[in-house]
Amino acid sequence: MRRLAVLLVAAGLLVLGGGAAAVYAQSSVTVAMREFAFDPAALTVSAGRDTFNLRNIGQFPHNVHIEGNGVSVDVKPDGPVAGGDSFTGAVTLSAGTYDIWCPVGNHRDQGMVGTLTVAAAGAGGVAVQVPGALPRTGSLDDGLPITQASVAAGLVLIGAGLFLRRRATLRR
Ligand SMILES: [Cu+2]
Repeated sequence: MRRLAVLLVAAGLLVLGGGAAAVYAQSSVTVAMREFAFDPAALTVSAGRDTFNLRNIGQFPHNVHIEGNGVSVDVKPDGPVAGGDSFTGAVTLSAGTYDIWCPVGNHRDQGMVGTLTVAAAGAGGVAVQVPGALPRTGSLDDGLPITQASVAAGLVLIGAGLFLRRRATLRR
């Protein structure tokens, strides 16, 4: 009985770890830039060092400027990304809501604007958050239920393990 309890807790932690890793992976986001829009225009990452993959699929140079909560920075600090080029850069961000726009010419006025939501790590040390925009391979938010289910499954397994262990202890 005791061995089963330990096994359940271990399995729970493993599942939980998988869920947390999936959440952590969402701290990287891909943004397509073109005349004159970001796709997606609403980005979500988690607090910390976040990787931005900028893909300029347009012809004009573009960039992503991040503004808010004391931050004012271009993702590519030394100038815009040329048409057809890509750039990957990291920015350290704390939780909050930020405005993003293209700092080139009047692109901001022409519609190259968006929002960036930086979600805090959840209480209890497990980062559970709702990504609004992931690098997309399918439809939006496809990956989310899996992450939440995995975290929930992990918690259930741990709960069952602890319960069994307590019962085993009481029986002695
Ligand atoms: Cu632009």
